[in-house]
Amino acid sequence: MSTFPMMTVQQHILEEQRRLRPGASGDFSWLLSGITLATKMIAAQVRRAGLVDIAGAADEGKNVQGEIVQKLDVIANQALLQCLGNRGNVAVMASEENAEPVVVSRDWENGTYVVIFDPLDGSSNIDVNVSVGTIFSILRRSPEPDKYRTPLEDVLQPGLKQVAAGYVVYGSSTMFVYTAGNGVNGFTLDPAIGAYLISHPNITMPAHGSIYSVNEANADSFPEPYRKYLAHLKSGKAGRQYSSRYIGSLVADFHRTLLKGGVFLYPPTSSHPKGKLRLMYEANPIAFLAEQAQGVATDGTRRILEKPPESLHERTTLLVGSRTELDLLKQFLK
Ligand code: AHM
Ligand code: MG
Repeated sequence: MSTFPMMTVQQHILEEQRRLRPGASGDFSWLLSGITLATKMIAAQVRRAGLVDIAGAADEGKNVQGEIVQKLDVIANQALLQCLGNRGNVAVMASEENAEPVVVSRDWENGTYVVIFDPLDGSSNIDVNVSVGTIFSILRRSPEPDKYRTPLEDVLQPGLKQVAAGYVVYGSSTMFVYTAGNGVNGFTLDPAIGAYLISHPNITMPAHGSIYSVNEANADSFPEPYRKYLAHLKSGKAGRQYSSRYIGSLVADFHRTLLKGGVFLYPPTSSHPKGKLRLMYEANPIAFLAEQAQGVATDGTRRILEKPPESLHERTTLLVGSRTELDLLKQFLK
């Protein structure tokens, strides 16, 4: 019989709190359980994604029963807004799907948390049955009432202020990976009982890997140092033979990088001169996880987590992965 303890994500969060913050109110674990609930609802819809066509989209946006067929990213967004909006301690939410931050009016005065998310990252992969994900970032509002008091000010805090971050990857299994600033832990959804069970405790990113992950179709428009770096990795001069893997879902590409090591890059391109990925709900949570797992995340000039955000949907270059690959990249970018 396995000696591996059977622990749900809820138990894990509560035990961590008991161990690290004995006086904690339990508010934070209540908030996180809103996220796990929403992601189970999303997982159930993602699993059925291919069946939408069997139900048949008769009219534009409607299935054969005349029901409105909603896009999965809209469904995912609603699930998160609903599950987090009734926790009582979330004052503001911000999502890739909403132009402006969403205020929870009932909890605006007393809510202590801000949650930012990309409800369904990589959603263009849904049509071809490839992994997608949900990414989230949790911030605390300033206790000073005059600071961070417009919803946007509440949201626009640098990544270093995150109190927790994580993602769910809807892959061949559904996994929840999170950090609350004390390492990274991974849980796998057991569909038979509807619970996330710990499967990857204390994840550490290998100090080096043998995979690079980048959309190489854009390589001609990468700044020269990136092209030279990639050529160097391919030449074998970096001391190992590299392979390339690119899924096109950040969550899935990062998940592999987290477990196997190596490097994921989304450099500036001619169509996205600042990089394509979003600072607040893609790069920041990924960077927090990477650093908590002993990896590195930078935009080429500074730590992602130190970037002062200017707008909710701003983009950034994202270079994330193992120390060895990122140290080498730094040499090329000098
Ligand atoms: P999305 O949030 O609209 O799905 O876009 C973000 C996705 C990331 O998941 C992925 O890393 C990237 O876009 C892929 O971009 P590209 O197709 O340019 O390689
Ligand atoms: Mg996205």
